[in-house]
This record gives sequence, C-alpha cells and structure tokens, in this order.
Amino acid sequence: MVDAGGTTGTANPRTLSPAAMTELIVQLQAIVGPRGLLTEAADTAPYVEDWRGLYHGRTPAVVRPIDTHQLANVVRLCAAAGVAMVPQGGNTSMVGGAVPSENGGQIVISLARMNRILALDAVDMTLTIEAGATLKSAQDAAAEAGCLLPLSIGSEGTAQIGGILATNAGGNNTVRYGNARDMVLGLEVVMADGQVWNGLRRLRKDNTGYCLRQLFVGAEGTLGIITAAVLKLAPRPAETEVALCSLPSVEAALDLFTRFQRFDAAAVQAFEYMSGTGMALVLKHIPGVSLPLRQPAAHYALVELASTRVGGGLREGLETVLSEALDADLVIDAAVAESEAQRAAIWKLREEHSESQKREGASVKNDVSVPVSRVPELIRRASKACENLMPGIRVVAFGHMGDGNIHFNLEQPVTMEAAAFLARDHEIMDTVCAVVRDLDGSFSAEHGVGRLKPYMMPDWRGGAELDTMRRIKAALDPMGLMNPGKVLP
Ligand code: FAD
Ligand code: 2HG
Ligand code: ZN
Repeated sequence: MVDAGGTTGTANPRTLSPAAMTELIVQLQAIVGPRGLLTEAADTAPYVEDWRGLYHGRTPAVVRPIDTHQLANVVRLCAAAGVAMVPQGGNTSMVGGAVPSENGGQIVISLARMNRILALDAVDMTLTIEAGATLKSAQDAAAEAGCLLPLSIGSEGTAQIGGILATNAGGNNTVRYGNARDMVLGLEVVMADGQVWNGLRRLRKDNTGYCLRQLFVGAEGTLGIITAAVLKLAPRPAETEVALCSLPSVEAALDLFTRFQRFDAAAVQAFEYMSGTGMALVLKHIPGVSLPLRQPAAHYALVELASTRVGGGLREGLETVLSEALDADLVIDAAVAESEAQRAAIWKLREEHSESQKREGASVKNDVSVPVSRVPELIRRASKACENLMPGIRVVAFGHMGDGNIHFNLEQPVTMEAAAFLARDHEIMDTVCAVVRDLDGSFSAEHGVGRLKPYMMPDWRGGAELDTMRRIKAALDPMGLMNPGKVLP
C-alpha cells in the first residue's frame, strides 16, 4: 500500500471511548493479572516521562507481562482494538523514544518483569537472555562465566537488553567491539499483530534469506517488541590499563589516539574525549570526585587498553606511548590507574558528564558522528557556529572519540532562562548539524531518532532511503500501532 509519492498506507491508531478503554483494561488485566497492570497516575508516572524531562506523556495503563506468551496476548488484544503500544525498557532514552504521547490513548508495555537469563554457553560464547534484563545483569552473568559482554554505557544499571537492541546502543567499547547490532546472533520478537517469531538461534553462520533480526535492531520499537536475544560474548581481558591525560588541543587527542592504534589497535578498548568545560561541571556537581592530574586543562582523553594475555606488555606499551606523547607535547600530564578503585574513579569522571550537565541546567544534545579524522574540525567549527548563534552558550563536547561519536552538547548561557534556551533547540541542533553534514557525518550516532528528531529524517534520509523505511513499516505494522510518532516523520 505505497502511494506514488512514496508515503505509505499505514493506518492511524484508534482513539477509544472511555468506556471502550475501560473494557480493554479489564481484558488486559485478565491476561497479566493485577501485578502486571498499573493504572493509577502515581504508579504510571515514572513510565510517562523521559530521563531528560523533555516529555510528559499520559497513558491509561502500563502493562507488565511476565513472559512472551502474556506479551503476545497483550499485543493481540491491543491490535484487535486498534490501540497504539509503546514498548518500554529502562526508559533511559535520550530522545524521548519510550514515552507515550500526551493524548492519553497509548498503552505502555514494560518489559521489566521479563528479566531472566535463559542460557549461557561458555564454549559457544553466547548468552540467551530476556529483553527486560538490565545490561548490568547481563554483563555480570557473562563475567561469572569468565566471559565479557563487551557493551558498556553510563546507564547500564537501568537500560535493558531490549532497549539496548532497539536503539542499537553504542557506548565506550564500540571502537573495539562494534555496536549492539554486532553482538546479536538471535532474537525473539512479538510482531505488531501478536505473532511470535522465535529466532533465538545461536549460529555464527546462517544465510537463510533476509536477516530479520537486524531489522528490529535499531528500529526503536516501531516494528515489533523484542522479548529475548542471543548475544555474542567475547573472551574476558586478563589485563586492563586505564589512563587519564590532559591535552593542549583536540588535534592532540586525535594524534594520541592514532599512536595507540599503531601500538596495538586490538588492545584499544576505549578512547574517550572530554572538554575542560564538561570536566569542570563534573567536578562541581558530583560529590566525591577529584582530578588525578596536577591542574585542570582545556582537553582530556581517557584511554583503556585491555588484553586477554597475561604478561603481554600492556603496561609497558601504555607508558611508552604516553611518554613519547609527553615528549612531543601532545600530552600535558597523565595519570595511570594503579588499582581497580583508581580505574573506577577515572571512569566516573567520564560517566558523570550527563548527570552533571543535567544538574547545571538545561542542555541541548547533539549525538553526532563524523569520520574519526574529522573530530577536531567538528569540535572547532561547531563551537564557533554555536558561539556566534548565541553568545554565552557553553559547549560541552565529550564522547567516544575512537569511533567518531561526539556528544556535542550545549549548556544554557548562565544568564538565560532554561525555557528560553530550550525554545531554540531546533535552531541550535540545526547549526551543529550543518557542520556535521559538511563533514559527512550523521545527526544521530547512537541514541537514535525517537520523538525528538523525526523532523530531521526527510532532510537527512529522504528519497529512496526513507521511502524504503516507510514500506518496511507498512509491511510489518500496517495499522501503525507500534510506537507511533517515533523515528518516522
Ligand atoms: P528505553 O529508553 O526504554 O527505550 C528506548 C527505545 O527502545 C524506545 O523507542 C522504546 O520504545 C524501544 N524499546 C525498549 N525496549 C524495547 C523492546 N523490548 N522491544 C522493542 N523496542 C523496545 N546510549 C548509548 O548508545 N551509549 C551511551 O553511552 C549511553 N549512555 C547513556 C548514559 C546515561 C546517563 C543515559 C541516561 C542514557 C545513555 N544512553 C546511552 C541512552 C540510553 O541508555 C540507550 O539508548 C539505551 O539503549 C536505552 O535502553 P532502555 O532500556 O532504557 O530503553
Ligand atoms: C554518554 O556517552 C552517553 O555518556 C550520554 O551517550 C551522552 O549526555 C549525553 O549526551
Ligand atoms: Zn555516548
């Protein structure tokens, strides 16, 4: 049902009368039981607002099924009633992807109770897990078996496997292991009509038609609901080294990164950039943190090296690269962690950037990527463009420099009201994105499109690409019931 103009015949969800909605809720409760359904405003409140506080939705019910069978019945019932559904994991989306709309007609389906580890095979190096398990619990299960689930993000204690896959999360280790997409061998999905697709295969090779699982990865809940996954594990490193460096420029950070790549690309587990502005906010707002360097600087890099070999010369390599960089004036000062506690303390300085920005006031986030070689140019040009647009705006750029993904965030000028600043969010995002486009980058590297950025899709992904996405949506969710208003404009 695709028209000549490339738009689809996807229908709109129905708005039920209050009586019909009440009847639907009674039927939902019959499926999930009283513990599986929340309807009181006080109980549903955490499910209708996003982590950033940008959206305040409404829902008549949050449904919390306990297994795939219950979830499939819930979807079948909602589909028959023509009611929209919003799949929700840990609700840590940075783009409002998991919150329902304000019209009060969308049912939230929370995966939180579907959190079991189903199987772990240390020979096949696979973890089979339900979608509602937190990323942290999945990492812990892998660690207990002597393996590594090589995905690490600041929200890992709350974000769930389903949300991680639905957003194709990236994080700190992408430089070495890739994104969430690269770790998926199999999936189980409840389709928009309630059919269950069990694709929980754990094969390394399987060329049997279209690769369906990758359709649902990164679809942000707009095509179906992920209920379980088979994830690929990696060998657990035996040695890890972490260092924090202060640097004279972003160019120096890029040079340092390439030196570590030349030393041993396979050992670079993370290479993160932080600006002096962002670091100052962390030191200001987060209790108990301190800078393990002689003095503050305008730029910092955090490098983590890891190896599965004991006695592989990792520490010596780190020190050699750092001392050569010090001699070349690429590094001002460096602190190498001597214990697990020191490693965690260095990482905390990086991972608390989002929280400290939030405590400082309103921010506009740009989760952008460019080719790694162009990161310095991105930061330089986008900073200038934003400062020209709004004098006093504070650039807080940080992120995963090793894979080209910079969180080019802007903090409100100290003299400006938060609301006045946020009212100009599109103007600010468009200013940054103009530079990103010029550098052949992307407007969303890892957080997705959600509800915040569908407006950018026609401009960035228009033509055949967006047309094809719409056809896929129409084929898999012809009634338009799965997370409407997200991703596609
Ligand atoms: P939710 O926020 O609940 O949902 C996200 C999207 O996925 C929504 O569209 C939702 O409808 C859909 N969804 C959720 N569960 C399912 C399911 N089972 N089936 C189908 N669709 C589903 N992201 C990164 O990539 N890298 C980072 O380094 C990073 N750091 C962060 C740090 C902080 C402090 C915070 C708050 C967020 C960070 N994020 C990061 C963003 C966020 O944590 C990720 O996008 C994460 O993958 C979302 O997981 P979630 O379970 O919270 O998903
Ligand atoms: C991170 O890398 C997250 O810390 C969040 O992706 C970034 O707050 C942000 O913009
Ligand atoms: Zn990030």
